[in-house]
Amino acid sequence: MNARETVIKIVGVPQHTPTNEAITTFAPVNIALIKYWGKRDDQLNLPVTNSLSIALPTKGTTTTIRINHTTHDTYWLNGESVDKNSEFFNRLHYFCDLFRFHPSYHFDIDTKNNIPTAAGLASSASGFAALTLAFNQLFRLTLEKSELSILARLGSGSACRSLWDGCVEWEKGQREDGLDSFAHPYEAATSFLDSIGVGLLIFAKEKKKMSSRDAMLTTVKTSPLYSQWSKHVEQDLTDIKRAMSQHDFIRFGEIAEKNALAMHNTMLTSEPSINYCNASTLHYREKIWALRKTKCPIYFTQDAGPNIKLLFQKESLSVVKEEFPSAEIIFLSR
Ligand code: 2P0
Repeated sequence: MNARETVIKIVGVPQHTPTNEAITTFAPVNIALIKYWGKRDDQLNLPVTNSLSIALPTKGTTTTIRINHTTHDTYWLNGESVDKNSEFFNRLHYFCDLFRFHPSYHFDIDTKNNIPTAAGLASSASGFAALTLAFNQLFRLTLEKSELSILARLGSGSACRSLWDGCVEWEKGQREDGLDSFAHPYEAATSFLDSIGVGLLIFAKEKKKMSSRDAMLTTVKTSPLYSQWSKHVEQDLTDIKRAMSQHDFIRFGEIAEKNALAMHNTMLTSEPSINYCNASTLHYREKIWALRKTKCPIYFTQDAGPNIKLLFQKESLSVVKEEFPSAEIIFLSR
């Protein structure tokens, strides 16, 4: 099955004419505690493993869509027209084509992120999730969240997790058509996460050197450590869920941090080697490890970029503020 067939399977052949009104939607950024890294199907963004994330309540993408009556789509990102020759334009166009239920339908899409775009802070996840919600309303599809999750996945794998607040698990699924590969909330984590803060240490805002898409492909094909990765993830998922249910922050932090480091080590051993770290990444990692010995339990996670996300308990807030004055702090309780 290809992506277009997936959409038809879920949406049917829509009789729905789009509304002429502008639709505005919001989807949160999600940060993976147990990472998605590697696909079993590159077209449908089907993952090799499950993954588990937390949503940042105030950070994400706001998207406005309306039908236009010209012959082409227009895309705006953070107030600027998206360059027609960019990879981002192509990805948006590909995704919009999936919802072009009639060739005369063209879309004006205005998308705004309140996080740096493409700096390893998962703006593509909140972006494609917000756009999926927008198409759902534009065509009055009234789909279930699980169906929206499948559709968002076609834009970007991790987007399937950006449709909920709180902790979310993406089931890898078994089926070749991917209809069992979607996310759902992991409610058991809610009371634990109420006491957790995330500190965004954003020291690099430039676009990353290699897209996650290409980096995942290279890692799966060439890293000698990749065969260990899926076993590692399975164990980490079990362990982090247990840690959260036992309100064991130290174990929780250890597992999340080790999972991120294992992902980076796996890609470092690819051919060619993939390195998303810079000197500041290494500096902050060392600083966090030193603080753990001397002050309080602080851990980190890191995605496909150099920036670091601190994980800490509310009672460590004053230390975090003092030691990382530039960190943007977000608590997970609403
Ligand atoms: C994650 N990342 O679980 C992992 C951890 C980055 C590091 O999902 O090719 O933009 O669109 O499916 O979702 C980033 O990859 O990749 C990502 P595609 P995506 O959050």
